Amino acid sequence: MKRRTFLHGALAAAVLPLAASAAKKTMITVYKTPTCGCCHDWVEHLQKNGFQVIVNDVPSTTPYRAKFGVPTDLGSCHTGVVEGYALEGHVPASEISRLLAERPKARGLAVPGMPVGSPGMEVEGTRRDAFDVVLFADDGSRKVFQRYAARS
Ligand SMILES: [Cu+2]
Repeated sequence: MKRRTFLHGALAAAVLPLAASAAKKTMITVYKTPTCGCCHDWVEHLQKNGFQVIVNDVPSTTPYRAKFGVPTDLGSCHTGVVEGYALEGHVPASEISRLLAERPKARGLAVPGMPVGSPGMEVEGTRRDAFDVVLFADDGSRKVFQRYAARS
């Protein structure tokens, strides 16, 4: 009995630190079409920045945009959810971290379209287009959460 308790304790000591570090990661659920290359690159960008990502390959992201309250004109190639906020398109990981730190009263963040040079949309040898990260709310209000300038 004593020996068994000891083993159990040793096992817990070995497993717990792993479990604790996994639990610390913020989880983002992503809906994308299976053939979307830039969606995959965005997922990698999130993972590199410490997020845990659950990827769902779906035939169309349109129903998910509707489900999570993303206005059609803010649409992009993939839709995600993080702690109740919607994420549409190539939103930089740093803006997601800021969103979760500030927790504004909003539906989510969007980078409409697919701006060249946004995370996951990098094209080697090509300049970055200017783009806005838009904070949008259920009442239809929107504001620029962060502006990214063009870069050569
Ligand atoms: Cu894309």
